[in-house]
Amino acid sequence: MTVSASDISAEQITAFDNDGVVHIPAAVAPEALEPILELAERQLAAPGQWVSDTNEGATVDRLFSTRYLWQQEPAMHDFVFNSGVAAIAATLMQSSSARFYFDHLLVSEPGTTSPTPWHQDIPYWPFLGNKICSVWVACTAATVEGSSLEFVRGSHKWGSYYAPKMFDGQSSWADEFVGEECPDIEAARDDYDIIGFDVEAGDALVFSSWIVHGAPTNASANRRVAVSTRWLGDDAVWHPHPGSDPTITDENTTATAGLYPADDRVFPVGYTTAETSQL
Ligand SMILES: O=C(O)CCC(=O)C(=O)O
Repeated sequence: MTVSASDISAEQITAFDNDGVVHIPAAVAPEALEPILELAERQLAAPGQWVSDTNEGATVDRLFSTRYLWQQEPAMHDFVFNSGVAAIAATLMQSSSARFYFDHLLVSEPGTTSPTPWHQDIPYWPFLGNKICSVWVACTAATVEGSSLEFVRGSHKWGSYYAPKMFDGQSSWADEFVGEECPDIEAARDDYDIIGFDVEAGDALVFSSWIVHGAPTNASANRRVAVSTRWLGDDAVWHPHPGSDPTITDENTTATAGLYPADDRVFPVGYTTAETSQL
């Protein structure tokens, strides 16, 4: 069984709004995870174009991610549009619709010594808007010790917009960003209200694109696999800027700066209610 929009409670919507993140247990059916785990195996062996990898070819101590697979990989396409994650995103954002931005497949091998650095998502992306979120689905069970995610509760309301940096520590397009660095959360953990979530396979962590979050090293003996899908709500506007992800630029979309990205080909609608006015 999968969680649908009507299963999301008012308390979960309030928690998402107040904290910037909410844990939805058993959000995705186990059958939807199998093809993603197989895809992860294939990608680890032969990654696509948009890869980040701290230790190519290794089976331990490797933080690996790959993105934008939905157009080439039927397994990812099916997960994005048929697992129910779009409805969950729209419902929690209190948005009449959710357009899809991109998929992000993330693997932390046992003994991975590289954390996912503390960061906000929104500065990486060519969008602005409050109703933009990720649905991070655990494809394997994970504890925080085993590299599940941590969040600074309420940081989505700080009004900050911190410089992006690459998960593998390499220099990249993100270096062109002009702005403030994310504070060193790790060095001053007690100064922040940090919440982490132990998850079972199929659980979702749904979080605002403005919240500061990261994942610790993987001190467990297990591979941690997750897929994060990125969703644009009703108030999203196209905002390409120096240091934003170059995968989709003005050349690839009909979206206009400052306006809602009603580009069905590049940012397809994953979920909509009957009365939506923007689509
Ligand atoms: O899974 C991870 O290690 C990081 C995930 C993340 O930062 C995200 O989905 O925005």
